[in-house]
Amino acid sequence: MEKTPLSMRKHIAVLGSTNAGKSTLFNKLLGRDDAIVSDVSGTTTDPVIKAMELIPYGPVALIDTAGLGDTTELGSVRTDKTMKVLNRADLILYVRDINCDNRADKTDINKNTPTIDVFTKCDLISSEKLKKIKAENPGAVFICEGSDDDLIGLKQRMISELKKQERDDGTIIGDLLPRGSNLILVCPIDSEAPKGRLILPQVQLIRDCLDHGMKALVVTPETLGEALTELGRVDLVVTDSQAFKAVNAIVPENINLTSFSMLLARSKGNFAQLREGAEAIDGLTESSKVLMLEGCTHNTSHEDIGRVKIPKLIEKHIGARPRFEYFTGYSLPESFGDYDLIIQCGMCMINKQEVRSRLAAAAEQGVPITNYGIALAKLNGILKRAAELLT
Ligand SMILES: Nc1nc2c(ncn2[C@@H]2O[C@H](COP(=O)(O)OP(=O)(O)O)[C@@H](O)[C@H]2O)c(=O)[nH]1
Ligand code: SF4
Ligand SMILES: [Mg+2]
Repeated sequence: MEKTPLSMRKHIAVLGSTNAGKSTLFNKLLGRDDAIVSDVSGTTTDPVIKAMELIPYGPVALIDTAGLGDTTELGSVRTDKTMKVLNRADLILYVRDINCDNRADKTDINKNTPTIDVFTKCDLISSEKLKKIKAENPGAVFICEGSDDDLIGLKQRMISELKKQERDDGTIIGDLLPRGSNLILVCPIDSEAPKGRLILPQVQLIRDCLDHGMKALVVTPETLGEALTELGRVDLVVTDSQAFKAVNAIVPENINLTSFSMLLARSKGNFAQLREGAEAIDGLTESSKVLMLEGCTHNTSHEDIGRVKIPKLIEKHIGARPRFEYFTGYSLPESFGDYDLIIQCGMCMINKQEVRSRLAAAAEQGVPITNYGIALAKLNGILKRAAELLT
């Protein structure tokens, strides 16, 4: 469980005014001393993210934030960082000091994110007053210092909220093909493949096939032809985007073919929007600006796709080289408005909520957005075939 990647964990953000007791609550939930707790306003600067087991729910990521309504010198920087981290939150714990009237402005937070109101420092007010506030806030959770029961109650609320969401979470392949389907997964084992293991999208798809009663035969491009002949019926071939062209030539027309990154794009966000975004490549010129979003830095083969392969193919496709700008991880430019196209990587290290927030922001600002896999398919002239099953 400790090994569950952050991108696959539900993210829970602890939010509220400075000094409301966020870091104290964060530590209590984690059961250790990770965030700085202090009675000096604005002690927490950058959001702190910790992996934890929410028993009996499972692995989650807990985020301690600097707080809203921060009046210190660095206040606006901190609030900005807090707002950014909220894009990733699947659940917000909105913390308030029960003794304070000056509550942070809740209007800024994403109204679509489920929120639990948590009142802290309930040990500091009279029981009559507490009773009155409880009556006024029926959905809220009340925490008194030293009460384990309050914490257990809060954890139960968190679990029931997360479970509600889980029912809406999509699978990668389970809703596309029936149980019993036969898949061939093409995973090139070349110099770019990590030593001794498969990459996350490949592992995720294998697991999803198993969860949905599908059979997956894992091959390299070299053994694909043999596998196609040996397997009587093949319902879908899924390939690494980089081997798309070679695999496309091997897989007969009557068999569906797509890529890992297209399947992941579909399960993580709005596939139609990403597909449409790829068409904007045709309209790029030398003076266009393309924003490249990379989920992480650790994978040099991906760096090669985003920094070398895609720019080269675009240059060849439009006969000019637009300007490419790169952002990595969760960092983003102030606005998307300056760009003519956004191309993001497979986003396997970025959680679903963040991907959704980016797609929504791009749509709102009228900027087309696509991803590496879809862009590669487009640039190799095989987008139509690869997207057929997914649209
Ligand atoms: N009495 C009492 N004090 C609390 C409680 N929760 C937090 N505090 C205190 O409130 C102050 C601010 O807490 P902190 O967690 O740093 O607030 P943050 O700025 O929201 O992270 C600290 O001195 C805490 O010890 C509580 O439930 N009861
Ligand atoms: S660069 Fe993107 S697709 Fe590649 S491993 Fe990182 S998050 Fe995943
Ligand atoms: Mg704090």
